[in-house]
Amino acid sequence: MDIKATLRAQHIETPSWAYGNSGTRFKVFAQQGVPRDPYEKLADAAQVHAYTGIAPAVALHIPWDKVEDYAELSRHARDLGVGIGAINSNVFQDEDYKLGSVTNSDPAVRRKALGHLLECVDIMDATGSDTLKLWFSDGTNYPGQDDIRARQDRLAEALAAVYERLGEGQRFLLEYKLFEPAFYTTDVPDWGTAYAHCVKLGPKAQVVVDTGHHAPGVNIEFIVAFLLREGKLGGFDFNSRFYADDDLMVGSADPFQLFRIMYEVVRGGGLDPATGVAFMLDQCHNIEPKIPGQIRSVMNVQEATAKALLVDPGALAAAQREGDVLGANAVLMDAYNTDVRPLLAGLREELGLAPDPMAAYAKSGYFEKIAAERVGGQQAGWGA
Ligand code: RM4
Ligand code: MN
Repeated sequence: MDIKATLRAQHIETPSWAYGNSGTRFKVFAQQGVPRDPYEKLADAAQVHAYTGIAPAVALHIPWDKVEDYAELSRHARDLGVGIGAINSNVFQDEDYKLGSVTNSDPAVRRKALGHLLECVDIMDATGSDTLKLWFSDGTNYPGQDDIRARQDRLAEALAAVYERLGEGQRFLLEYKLFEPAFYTTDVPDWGTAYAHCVKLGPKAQVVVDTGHHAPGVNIEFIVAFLLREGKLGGFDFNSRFYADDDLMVGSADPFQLFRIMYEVVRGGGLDPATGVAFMLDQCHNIEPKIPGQIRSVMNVQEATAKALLVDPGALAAAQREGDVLGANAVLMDAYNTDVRPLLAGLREELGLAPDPMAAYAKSGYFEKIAAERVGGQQAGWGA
């Protein structure tokens, strides 16, 4: 395998919301130079691509990125050298969704939620995006609060309606999350639930693995291996967690886990663009600067990918065949312990980029420019 060619072909999608202000439920900390609208978010995302060379797509979140003319937004992205990635729906920030969106017992609320999801497919048509990402905050807080089975029926009905609306070459990714904001039941709590709904619908429905959405200790790489084997791994929402859905920078809390995940991606052929596995970031930079936070994150995924590509498949297979437990483990650890930074610096130079994206961005003066220019107006934020 040509490792460098594979690394050059890998694309990591950054989320528009990473460039806006964010925080916890206690406090959103404003930063200087933060975008006021989706156009400025795309400009910041284009910087991440300019310095890494592998982040050419930007995910949108609706309604956070609502604009009058989506075709124009898409053109603006193209002019900046990036494109529109996944469209993320949002049925979790409206008064009506207090007791759920598509699973709500009130048919009027369900209709409203479905209307939003279908509008997101319209936005895919207008922007040329091929992926809809569905995350539902739906669930209950108290035993008996609602009928768990009926909520699955309502979920299935909404998913079928969205599936039906998808055009040629479009798909949806169903995201699961074990808890939060609901604490007793969650309607899509795990990969098995998401998988079962997707299998029932067909090939245009796949599962997205948000690395922060699991209980501590869950073996995420097993889930990845399984879904990829079944053709149901639609992609990742990458981030890191120490405790829950922390949304910290991918590869910061546990780079070894990220390596193990990327090894299963490599093993399952998921780096082949034809498999459609989308490598997306779903992060917020609450206390660190945002554009450098995204650059660092893209580099972390790339480093883990490079290490995974260095695993010697022949040596590993031989050790596994012979039942050589320690030998097999050593093959993996040798790859993980390799310093791939010189390899990646060389790769960037071949692409005409600076070998150190963090230093090159810091030197560029872009931050000073946006800090001076972006005064007044309403800074973008996710509204906590
Ligand atoms: C959710 C989920 C979604 C993301 C929102 C912002 O927890 O991870 O993917 O769109 O957060
Ligand atoms: Mn996510």
